[in-house]
Amino acid sequence: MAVPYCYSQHPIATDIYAADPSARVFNDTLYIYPSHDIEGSRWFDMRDWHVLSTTDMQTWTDHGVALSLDSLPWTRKYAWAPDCAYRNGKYYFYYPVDRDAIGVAVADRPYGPFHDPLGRALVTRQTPGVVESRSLIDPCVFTDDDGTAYLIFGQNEVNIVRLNEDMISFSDTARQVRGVDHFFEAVWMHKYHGKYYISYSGKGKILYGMGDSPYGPFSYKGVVLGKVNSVTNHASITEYKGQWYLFYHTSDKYINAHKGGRLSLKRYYSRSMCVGSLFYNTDGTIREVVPTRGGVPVSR
Ligand code: FUB
Repeated sequence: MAVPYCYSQHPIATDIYAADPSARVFNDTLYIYPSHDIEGSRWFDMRDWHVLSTTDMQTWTDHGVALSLDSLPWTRKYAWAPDCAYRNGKYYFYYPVDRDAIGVAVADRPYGPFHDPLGRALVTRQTPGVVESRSLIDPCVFTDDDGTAYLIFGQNEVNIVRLNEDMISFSDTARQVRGVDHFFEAVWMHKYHGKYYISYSGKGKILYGMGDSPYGPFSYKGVVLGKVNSVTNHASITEYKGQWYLFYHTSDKYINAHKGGRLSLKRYYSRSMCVGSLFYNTDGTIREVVPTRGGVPVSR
């Protein structure tokens, strides 16, 4: 008898425009930490962050605003791509602001509300070792099997710093990750069968490399996802209930909702999140994900 299945909701969020999805699994629930795009905007002038969750990859709950620039008096603008990590009963939310700094906020629950324990940035251009040729953005937190957490970030250069146990400080000096060919932005790190994978936006696509340490050197392996119609390309790779997924964004929702949307530059700033199933070859390399209009199959 055929196994009954249906498809996940696509795009993932129907009530808001959202991009840069960082997917994390906490306590058997999959959470997405995205940027919250403002519909019809002409720039990336986002002001807050929502958190979404699912337990079946089909239905999604939008938990609403988890953190807003309004509660961060030390900064002014650009609530861009965040990420989240868990440690000792608390959730740590890392976010870029002003294209110039990365902050951290803490909550008792994965969907917030998050509060700022520092009253200032965690990382700036003045942080020892940080190399930035452009914007200080796109934090990703990678937690290794031994519990060591690394904050990885940057545009044009990949910076990495080992976080202290408290997750809101570091004693380490930032270093540059080696061997990240064609890197532009949107860095993500995960581990599979003992190998480290670094994926990122480069040449308008999501590219990746494999290595034996979070610091690299990585060896370039190819394309995870081709170009998308939102111009910016930003993705995360996560395993959930035995299946690997690629979370990314497109402008499909805006284009479908607006006559002429395909030609409008506003589509760059009204993005929506998508998911595709991700598969590995036997040598550990990743098969390129082909976007579907209908999401991923979900058994019921
Ligand atoms: O969402 C704003 C910026 O667009 C992100 O920081 C980049 O990765 C790109 O997706």
